[in-house]
Amino acid sequence: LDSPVPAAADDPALRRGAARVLYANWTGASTVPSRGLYPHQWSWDSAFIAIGLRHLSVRRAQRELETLLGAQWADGRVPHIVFNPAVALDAYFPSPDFWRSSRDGAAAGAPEGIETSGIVQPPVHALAAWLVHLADPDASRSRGFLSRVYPALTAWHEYLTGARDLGGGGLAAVLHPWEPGMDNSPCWDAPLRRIEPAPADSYRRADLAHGAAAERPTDLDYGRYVRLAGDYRDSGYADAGTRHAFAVEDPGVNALLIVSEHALGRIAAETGADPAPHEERAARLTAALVERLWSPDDGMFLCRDLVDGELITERSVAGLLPLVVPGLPQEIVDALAGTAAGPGFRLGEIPMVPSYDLTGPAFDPSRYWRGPAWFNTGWLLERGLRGHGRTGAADRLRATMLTSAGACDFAEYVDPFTAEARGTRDFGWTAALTLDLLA
Ligand code: 9YW
Repeated sequence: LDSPVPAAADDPALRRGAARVLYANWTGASTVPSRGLYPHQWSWDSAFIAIGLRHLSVRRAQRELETLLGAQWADGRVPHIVFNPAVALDAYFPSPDFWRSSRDGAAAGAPEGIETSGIVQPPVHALAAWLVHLADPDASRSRGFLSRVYPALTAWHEYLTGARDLGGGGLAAVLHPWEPGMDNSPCWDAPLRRIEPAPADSYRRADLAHGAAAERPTDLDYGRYVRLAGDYRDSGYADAGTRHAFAVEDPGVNALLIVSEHALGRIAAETGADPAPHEERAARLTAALVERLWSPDDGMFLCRDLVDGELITERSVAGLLPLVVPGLPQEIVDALAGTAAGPGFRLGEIPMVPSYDLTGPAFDPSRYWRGPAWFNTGWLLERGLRGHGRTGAADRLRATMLTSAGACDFAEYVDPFTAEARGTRDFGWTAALTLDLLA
């Protein structure tokens, strides 16, 4: 697996195609994931998009992140969606009149005059800010970019490690399947079985107008998503003092938090602040991640269900994402790389790394986060492999991702065996991360 393979040759047509998607999805202050399916600003999408945009326009990449952080709540949370008021209410569900952030989120410090969702997504933002800075440090310094985003990013991480440490073991918990960004992952099947779905006639899905039903979550999933989001809203988006029917510690979310905490350390040092508290927090999070979520028998990380306290046995790509964490014990890095290359994920054998174990009972090559391969998780694994010196495996993954991205018209996700397009096309982070891999 580690034998060197030639890196994919530069491909000007691929570069132009990816740039075209990012230009087309730019709205003036941020980038939509998809013009049809996702016509607002999404949190972790924007972080990945900024990482690609920095190769086209550093100024735009900075703006992308600053627009998102401009919608941060006073309690530190960065909302998973920032709504564009110019877009029709029925273009996306749940719409601003479902979340009612400026009203029902007031106690949690939701901003006035801007509507957002009330849940969060994985914290890729400090990593993105650091990478945007590195693209042109002089331009970054002349605008004081890092000094302006540092307080917001710090408050964001304090929210996740404070209010969201619901398990009390030092990790951030997610309260909704939308929060880890992998909506219908089989990891949520068991915890979601406890949730009474909202009545089907109480809402109308907008996603099916833009995506094939067989490639999307089911109506039963949606009923449960709506119930959980509505209950959280009705509690005033309170984290403490409420019994959460769904609460999970996810290894992907926490791995990204650790990487971003290391990035915050770099940002602190660059802006004249003390990096030590960030490095210390990254080390504490890494220890907690290993202690609470590592499964030696599986050779990967699992999710922990905080309602019954047990590890969830389903194996999703989120359990491999800690490969991006620097300073993991070497035996864990070796085990993760072995699991990635094994029968469950077949890294290096099939074009793309699936979102869920190929041999798992719930595997479906077409349905969203139940098997298809996504470019953001591929990009993270590529980065993790490279960071741990597994250059051959990283080069091979990079090459197949680039070939796949062009052939699928920058699809949202692809069949992991054939790299055939699934979901929507001209998808923001697919284009952005393609540009980053080409750079
Ligand atoms: C939703 C926008 C988002 C992504 C998520 C993906 C999906 C559905 O689309 O979420 O309505 O938030 O699962 O990762 O950020 O691209």
